[in-house]
Amino acid sequence: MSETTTKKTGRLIIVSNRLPMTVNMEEGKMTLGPSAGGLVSALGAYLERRQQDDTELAEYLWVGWPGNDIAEADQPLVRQHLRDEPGCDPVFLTAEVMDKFYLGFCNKTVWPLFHYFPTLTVYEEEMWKVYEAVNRQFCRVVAELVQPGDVIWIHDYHFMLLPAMLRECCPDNSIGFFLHIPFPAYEIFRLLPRKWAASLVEGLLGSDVVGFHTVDYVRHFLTAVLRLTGHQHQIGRVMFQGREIRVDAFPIGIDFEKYHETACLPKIRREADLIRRKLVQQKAILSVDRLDYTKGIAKRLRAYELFLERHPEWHQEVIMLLLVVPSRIGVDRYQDMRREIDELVGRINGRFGDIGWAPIAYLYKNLGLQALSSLYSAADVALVTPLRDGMNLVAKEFVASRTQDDGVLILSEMAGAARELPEALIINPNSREEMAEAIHQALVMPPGEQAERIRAMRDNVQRYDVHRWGWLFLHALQNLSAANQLTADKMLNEEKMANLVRQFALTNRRALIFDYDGTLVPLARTPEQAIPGEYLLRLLRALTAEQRNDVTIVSGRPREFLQQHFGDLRLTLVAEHGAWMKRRGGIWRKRVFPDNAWKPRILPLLEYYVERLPASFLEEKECSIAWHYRLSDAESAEFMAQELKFELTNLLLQTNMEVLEGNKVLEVRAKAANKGAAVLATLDDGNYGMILAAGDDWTDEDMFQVLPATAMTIRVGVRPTAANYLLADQQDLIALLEKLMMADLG
Ligand code: ADQ
Repeated sequence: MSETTTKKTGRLIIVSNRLPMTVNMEEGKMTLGPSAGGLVSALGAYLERRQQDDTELAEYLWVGWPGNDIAEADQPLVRQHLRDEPGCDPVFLTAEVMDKFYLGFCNKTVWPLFHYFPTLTVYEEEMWKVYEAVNRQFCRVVAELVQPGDVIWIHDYHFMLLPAMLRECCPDNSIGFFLHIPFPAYEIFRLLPRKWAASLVEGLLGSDVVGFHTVDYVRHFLTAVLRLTGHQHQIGRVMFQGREIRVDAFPIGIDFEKYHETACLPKIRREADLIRRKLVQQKAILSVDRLDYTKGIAKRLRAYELFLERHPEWHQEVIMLLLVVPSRIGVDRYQDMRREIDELVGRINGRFGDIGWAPIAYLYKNLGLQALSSLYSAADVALVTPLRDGMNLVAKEFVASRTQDDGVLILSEMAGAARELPEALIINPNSREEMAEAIHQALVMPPGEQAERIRAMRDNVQRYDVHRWGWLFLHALQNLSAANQLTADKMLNEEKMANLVRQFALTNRRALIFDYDGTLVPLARTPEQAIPGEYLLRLLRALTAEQRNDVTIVSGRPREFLQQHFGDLRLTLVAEHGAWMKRRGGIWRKRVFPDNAWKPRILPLLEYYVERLPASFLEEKECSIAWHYRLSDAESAEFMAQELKFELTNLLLQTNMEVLEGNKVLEVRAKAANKGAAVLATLDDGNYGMILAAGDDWTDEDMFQVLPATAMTIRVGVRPTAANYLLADQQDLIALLEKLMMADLG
């Protein structure tokens, strides 16, 4: 990481495949042109406004590919020019690398698969390797540029490995990721080789915030996280490698003002009138897309053909303005698609047209904003029927351009935008019938209904514009970074640990309180497997041998287990979350006397869940019953656990029992049997100079909460906690115990 300057408010570093401008070098002369595409136009508008608003992070830097293979000799000139002027930092990639990276893994593997075209998906190890290498190359470039306080915002499917790579180089910077395409259902995602799929998911989890267009994509991603890493989420929050990651939907908007104001310009109005006059009495159906098989252009044309077949009364009175923007020119499939569209247009025009009328006017080119705006204004109907689309900005641009409260939008339910624009005529793009019928319905829709629908959609598009999108995302990112910072502050690092050990050495009476599973021993597949090893027993023996220490083990385990393994040590044992206690040198005494009449009522329900979920099992204790599901299929288990928790909570209302959710376990126990009360009871016979308590589970929060503020409370495993320190894992606690033991030895 560069150490040249330390800034108070950082910059926003945008990373995307393409820079907002394309660089052309011809005979040593450089020319710059705008880059096409939804991502660049949306982000560009957002960044422009931020700069004017003079907000925090107003300064930005954009890292991406300059759009062409730039010869090595020209690279310094291009880099200098882009850095000086428009705030861009180019990453140079050769045509050969782009072939395997962009045209390869990005557009032959991820793009088709994520858009539910598994039969078009190519799985080639060589492409995957280049994808990794390019992500690494971008990582190097960003790591060189980044300064403390900078916020990194990575865009789209080209860089799904980058967040984790950057997390390693610049762990203190906020990293956000936004996916502009759908995230597919797990059944589709799992078609990727497991190694790739897991790397992509873990790559994304390097971010602080992972954003998608819709809640469906969020759900799919969270399922992939669970299936591939075993991590469950809590309302979209995933704890992964000691950090909290927020996964959420941030539907992208457009620059509403730009589209609306352009459509209001007198020049555009005149232009739109001119188009309408040219069309004489014909109603215009507009179709605008990048050339891509996901956009469903061929099916749309076939549906239009069916409409013409079924509604001869519209012949001569309707025209489709078919606008296709060239895209991914080097990919064969796209060339085939272009040929297919040419043929379809020819066939339909030949079949239905005559001298004075062709049902389709076809333009294959890129248009400027004003030309596009005139078409959006002049059309009567917009036909937006992708087979899959992350969001689809064309639908929103059309709505924003309707200044006269008229026009009808026909929209595919497979576009992310359909969730936000329910007033459109929503169709399934696989049904020619539905589409043909919708075209007819749109053409005959009364003006009042058109106005009502378009106004509702316009309000939505206006409110949730691209500025709000960007603000919401960055706001979430900054909030989460602050929360992660709080967590980081609680980490018991070397320095804090040294202080703690020093204080320990100076203190006369110390209470040392430890949970058992996950704290003194690692979590095991079954409770029987988690038995204390010889090393732990030696450590405990050494600690208990020191007169100044009073050691307590407080566990959810039955007393027989604790007695068997620790009965001969000079320590206090608390079993079943506090239901039983055995003081140093004393005998087991019952602390809680629950009415166990509940057991026969609850047991059949728990047994029913054991039947339903393979590999789950019950552990019956005197004052509680635990249902363990650590060995079961993660996804079904989490689902059933929620279901069972709901049923149990209802059953236990107004009883003295409660249901607790632990680590892959649900436990029904007496309310009075809680670690907090038990731990306080162990402290009442001593005036302790130091209380140190460690635990890893929700049940341990009860004790963290009741201990005095001066106690050293430690949560093992990074999570939001009432404890005042955090340790990354169980081994770190053992290391701490070693240090405490050594401190006493001298
Ligand atoms: P795209 O697949 O590029 O974007 P889309 O959202 O429709 O799809 O954006 C296309 C953009 O290109 C629009 O701004 C449109 O105006 C413009 N465009 C189309 N045809 C044009 C033409 N002939 N001339 C000029 N401009 C033209 C990806 C995802 C989408 C997601 C966006 C943003 O695939 O699902 O909505 O990113 O996140």
